[in-house]
Amino acid sequence: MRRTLFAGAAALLAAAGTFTFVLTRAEAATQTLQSLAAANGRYFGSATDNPELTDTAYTAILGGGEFGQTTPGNSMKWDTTEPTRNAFSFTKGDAVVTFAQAHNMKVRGHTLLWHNQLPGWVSQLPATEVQAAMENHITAVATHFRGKVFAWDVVNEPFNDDGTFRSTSPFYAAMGTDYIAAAFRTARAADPDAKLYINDYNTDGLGAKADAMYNLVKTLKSQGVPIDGVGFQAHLAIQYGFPSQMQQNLQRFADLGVDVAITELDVRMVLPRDSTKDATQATYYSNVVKACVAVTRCVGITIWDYTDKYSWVPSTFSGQGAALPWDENLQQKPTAYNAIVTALGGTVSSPSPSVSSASPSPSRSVSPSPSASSSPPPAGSCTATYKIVGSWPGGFQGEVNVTGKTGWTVTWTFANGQTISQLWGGTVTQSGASVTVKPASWNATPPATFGFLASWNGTNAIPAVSCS
Ligand code: 9MR
Repeated sequence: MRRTLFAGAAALLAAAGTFTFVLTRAEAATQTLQSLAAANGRYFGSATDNPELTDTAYTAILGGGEFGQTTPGNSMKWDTTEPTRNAFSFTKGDAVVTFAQAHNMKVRGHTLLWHNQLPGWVSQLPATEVQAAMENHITAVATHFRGKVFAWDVVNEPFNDDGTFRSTSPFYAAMGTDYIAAAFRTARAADPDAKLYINDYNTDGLGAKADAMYNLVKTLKSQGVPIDGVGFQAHLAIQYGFPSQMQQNLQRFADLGVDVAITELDVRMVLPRDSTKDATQATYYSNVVKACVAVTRCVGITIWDYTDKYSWVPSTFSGQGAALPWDENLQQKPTAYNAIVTALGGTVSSPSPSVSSASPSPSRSVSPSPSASSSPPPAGSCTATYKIVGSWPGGFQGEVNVTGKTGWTVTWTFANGQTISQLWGGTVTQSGASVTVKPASWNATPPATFGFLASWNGTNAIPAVSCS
C-alpha cells in the first residue's frame, strides 16, 4: 500500500522534474528502524528507564519514530512494584506506559518473576509462604497493567549457564521447577490477552543453556502451561564471538509453537572503540536482525536502551561499553545503525561498511583451522563438513554442517584421542575413537548444523567425515 502510493507520487514528481530530490527527502522522512521492522511485520524497540525520561534530547529520539516498542528497564520489577509485602506502587511503570502511549510505542512488561531486584522480604519468607506471595504479586502487577502491555516476561533467567536450574532463586528453592508453571498460569488468569514469555541470556545460540530452555519450553507446552513466547536477551560481546547458529536456534523454538523475540540486544566491546571493533559490532547487529527476520515467528527486536549514555554495560563490565547504536552524545553510530537498517531491508544514504557473517567462536583463544571442503551431494545422499571453530589448551569447539537428505547420520574416527564432552543439535555416541551423530528431531532436514565441545592433547587433526 505504502509502495503503491509512493510510486504514484514519485511518477507525478518525476513529471514535474523533481524526482530525485523529493524521493530522497521522502525516504529520509519515512525510513526509521520501526518503519523498516513494520514492513517486515515486526517491531523495533528500545528499553528505557524513568530517570531518562527527564532528558529531553534523549526522549526526542526515543519517541521520535525510530522505535515502535519499549521495555521498562527497571520500573515493573518486584523491588519497584511491591517493595513491602502487599503494598504496591505502579507510579514508575505507569510513567513509562504513558510515554509509550503518547509516542505510538507498545510496551513489553518486564518482569514478573526474577531472582534479582527482589525486595529482602521475599527472600526471608518461609518456604511455605513463597507460592502465595508469588501468585499475589503476579496477579496484582499483571492486573494493573492489563491492556497496557502486549507481552510479559513472566519468568526471567531461570537457568545457570550450564543449563541447570538456578537454585539461588527463592522460588526454585521453595517450589522446585513447579514455580514456573504456576507463574504462567497465574499470569494468564490475571491478563488473558498478554503474550506470556520466558526470557533468558546466553540462550541465543545453540548450546547447553539453550538446550535446557528448549527442553523446558517443550515440557511446559506438553503440560498445557500457557506459555506463548521465548525471549532471547542477546547481550552480546564482540570478544566472545557470535552465538552459534542463532537463526536455527530461534527456529527450533518457533517450531515448538511459540513466538520468539530478541528482547535486550546490545553488543559490547572492550574500550576504547575503534573502527575495527565498530565494524565487528555492526556485523553482530546485522546477524541478529537477519536471524529474527528469517524466522517467521520472531515478532520483534528490542535493544537494551538505544544510547551508550544509559547503557547498563560499563557499570557491570569494567572497561567495556559502547554497546549501542547511538553513542553517549546521542549521536548515531553509522556502522551499527546502518547495519541494522540494511538487515531490515532499508537503504542507507552513504555506503555502509560491508557486513559479512560472523563466525561463531568461543570466549577463549581462537585458532581457526581449515575445514574440509565439499561439493553438493547427489540426490538421496548427504555431505558433512567438519571444522574447528575455537581451540584452547586441552579443549576445542567443533562444528559440522550437513547438506543433502533428511534424516542424516554423520560418523568419523578421531585420530588423536579426542573425546566429546557435550554436543548440541544432535545426539552423539562415542565408542573409543568412533563417533556417530544423529540429528535432534528439529534438526533432521539440511542445511543442518551441530556443534560440540571436546578434549584434545598434542595434535588435533581434522578427521575424514562420512554422512549417510
Ligand atoms: O538495565 C537494568 C539495569 O538498569 C539494572 O541495574 C539491572 C539490575 O540487575 O538490570 C538491568 O536489566 C537486566 C534485565 O532486567 C534482565 N536481563 C539483564 C539486564 C542487564 O542486567
